[in-house]
Order: sequence, then structure tokens, then C-alpha cells
Amino acid sequence: MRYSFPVTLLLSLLIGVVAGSRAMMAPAAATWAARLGAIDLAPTPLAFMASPVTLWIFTVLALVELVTDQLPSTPSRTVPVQFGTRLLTGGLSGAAIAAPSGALVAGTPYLIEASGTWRYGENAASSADAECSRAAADGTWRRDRSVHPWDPTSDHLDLYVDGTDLLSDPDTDTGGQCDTATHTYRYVYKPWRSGRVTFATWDPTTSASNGSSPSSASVSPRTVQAF
Ligand SMILES: [Ca+2]
Ligand SMILES: [Ca+2]
Repeated sequence: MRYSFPVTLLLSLLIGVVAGSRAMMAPAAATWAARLGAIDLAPTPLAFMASPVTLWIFTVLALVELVTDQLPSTPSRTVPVQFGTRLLTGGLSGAAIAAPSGALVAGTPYLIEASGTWRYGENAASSADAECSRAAADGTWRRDRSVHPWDPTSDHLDLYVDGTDLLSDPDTDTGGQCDTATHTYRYVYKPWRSGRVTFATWDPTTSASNGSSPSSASVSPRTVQAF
């Protein structure tokens, strides 16, 4: 099951509160939720959380914790070991809740496919796709193009994912690593952190809006889980 972003945030907050009071209760609750199908971890690196072995390990640990917490010899929950365990189990449980929410999971490869063209600058003949562009004065689609005289060696107008210029492969290389047939490019992207990614195009020409206005932007990236 997939929850909306606010619901995911709320559930993550709640599981954090649970982890704060009972370190093992949070992952036990998360594994039960995964086991019962309330959260779908199968396509994520946290799939092990839904396995019967993990379920019983965390359940037993949670029960043991319930008993040992009553013993006078149990240290305060604010000592470093107790606190560190809570951070770990709380983080793991929160990740299990957030993983299927549509956000990307760190270290997982995703196939990004971007297709379409958008207009930059003010001339109708100036257009770009995810990697290549052509100009009014130069009708050839080129992989590298600077559109700012102060920055002649930069490659502008490309699609950026999470702030990084992609080096994606054309669906059909019609010359110079450009796809002038369908303007479609693919890239296997492995995010270094979990979360949502931003897609942006960069148009440094001073006279234009920066390519993100709906009228000129039709490069449509979509992500598909690759593995
Ligand atoms: Ca380029
Ligand atoms: Ca690029």
C-alpha cells in the first residue's frame, strides 16, 4: 500500500515516538505492518523487514524489552547505548514506512527516461531536449552548447536531476549523441540519499524565463524502477 506524503510523515513521526519509548517496539510494529501488507517493501532494499525471520526476531526482542524494562537493573533510556539503539531502530522503522511512498530509495538504481523538447530564449527556433539543443543561428542539434558569452565552455540547457547534469544515452543516436528523432534519453540513476528528486532544465539566457514555464517546457522526465 502507498500512503500520501502527509500520511507517511505522520506515520513516521508516530513510529519515532514509539521508538523513543520502546526501542524494539518500533521495528516490530514495522515488520508486522510489512508482513500484513499494510506497507509494501518488496520493491525496496528493506524487503527483508517483511520476512518471517525478521518478524520473529523483532517480535521476540520487543517482548524481551517489555520485560527487561521493568527490571530495576535496566539502565536509563538516555544512556548512549540505549539512545543509539533507539536512533537505529527508529530510523529503520521510519525508512520502512517511507520507502514505498513514492520517494526514491538511496542506492537503488532507477531508470530515468526523459523525452520531449522545450524552447529556450526568445526565438522560436531555439529548442533543447534533455541533452542537446539547436539555436536560431545554428540549426544543428548539438550535445554541447553554451548560451552565455561569459561562460563559453559550459554545456547549458541540459536536464538536471537532483542538481546534477545527466550524461544520458539517446534512444536513437542520430548523430553526436543526440536523438533528433524522438528526443528520448535514458540514464540509470542511483540516488545517494532517499527522498524525492528534482528535475530542472537550466537556461542561463538572461532574456528568458528559465525554461520551466509551462508554455515552453515539455521535457517530461519519468522514473521507472529498473531492478
Ligand atoms: Ca548538453
Ligand atoms: Ca547532460
